[in-house]
Amino acid sequence: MNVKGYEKEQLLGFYETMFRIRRFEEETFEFYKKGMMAGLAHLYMGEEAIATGVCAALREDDYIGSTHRGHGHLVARGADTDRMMAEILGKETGYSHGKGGSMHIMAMDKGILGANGIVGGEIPITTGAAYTIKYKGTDQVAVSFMGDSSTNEGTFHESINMAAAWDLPCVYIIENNLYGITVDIRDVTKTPDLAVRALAYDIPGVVVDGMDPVAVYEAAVEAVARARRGEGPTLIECKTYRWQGHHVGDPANYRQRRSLTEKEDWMKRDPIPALKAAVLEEGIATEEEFAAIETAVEEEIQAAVKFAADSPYPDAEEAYTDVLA
Ligand SMILES: Cc1ncc(C[n+]2csc(CCOP(=O)(O)OP(=O)(O)O)c2C)c(N)n1
Ligand SMILES: [Mg+2]
Repeated sequence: MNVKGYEKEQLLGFYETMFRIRRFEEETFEFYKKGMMAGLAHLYMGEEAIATGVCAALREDDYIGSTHRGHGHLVARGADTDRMMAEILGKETGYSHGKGGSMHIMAMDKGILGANGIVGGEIPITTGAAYTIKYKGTDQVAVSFMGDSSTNEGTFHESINMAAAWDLPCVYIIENNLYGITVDIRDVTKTPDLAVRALAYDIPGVVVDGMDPVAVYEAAVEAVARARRGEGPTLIECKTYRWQGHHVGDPANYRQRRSLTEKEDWMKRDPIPALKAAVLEEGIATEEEFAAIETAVEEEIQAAVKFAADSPYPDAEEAYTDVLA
């Protein structure tokens, strides 16, 4: 991880965001284990560097489209962790008054166009936002996060073809964690790199180490600048790994098929301690500065857990509000 030439504030900001996502999700997992949460959650643990690096390259008025694995995207966009936690527990104080839950978590005030339970569903939505931006003539950018398996969906190809043809200000981020539920992407896709599909649409396709927030940030900055200049979309593939199963209830034994230590090997590349080590090595910040961030985030997350647990459930009548009829 090359942190040379970066300001301390920026690197500590990356660290804080990744640490906040990790702690948020560890507590989400606890909710599940304690039976406090209805349904399941798809955890982002291990993939934090991607949302962190990409969202650091965005402006407040930009848009993002998210997936079923959306907690990290929202936290990286600066969404309120109290309201997110409350949403996950189905509480009235949540972002969608508890109607969205983990999988449909969103924060309109942060330019989030929604998390999607439909694989590949966010890609045309975000592309539509990019079309609106172009139509209105502003210089905003729309970013679509997606999993590796959405790249075999029609929505992926139809959206990128349109964005390329019309030079839409969109950035497509593939979070290639090697699996779509139990399906190994290497069994169902010929090309080792998914970013090569950009060639078919004559747009830049970039492969980046998704365990390195600085590398992701650099790739995102370039793609976002290109989109803002009106030069069209970029496809960025981030190589990563999800530490947990597909969702909190999945033991994920299928991942031992190729190597018994696949998970452990990836976990050794944890981006959080890796960034800290690189920053300390360069003498850019001190252990104390990292400890202060960890303490502050820990307090914030504990407060969010308490806020969510103490919040009321919505009234039964609210089942009929905010619904399209
Ligand atoms: C259109 C559609 N097909 C299938 C599913 C069932 N499904 C839910 S998540 C998922 C896999 C998603 O894998 P990927 O896109 O790689 O994202 P990841 O979970 O790895 O982050 C599938 C097939 C769905 N929700 N929507
Ligand atoms: Mg995947």
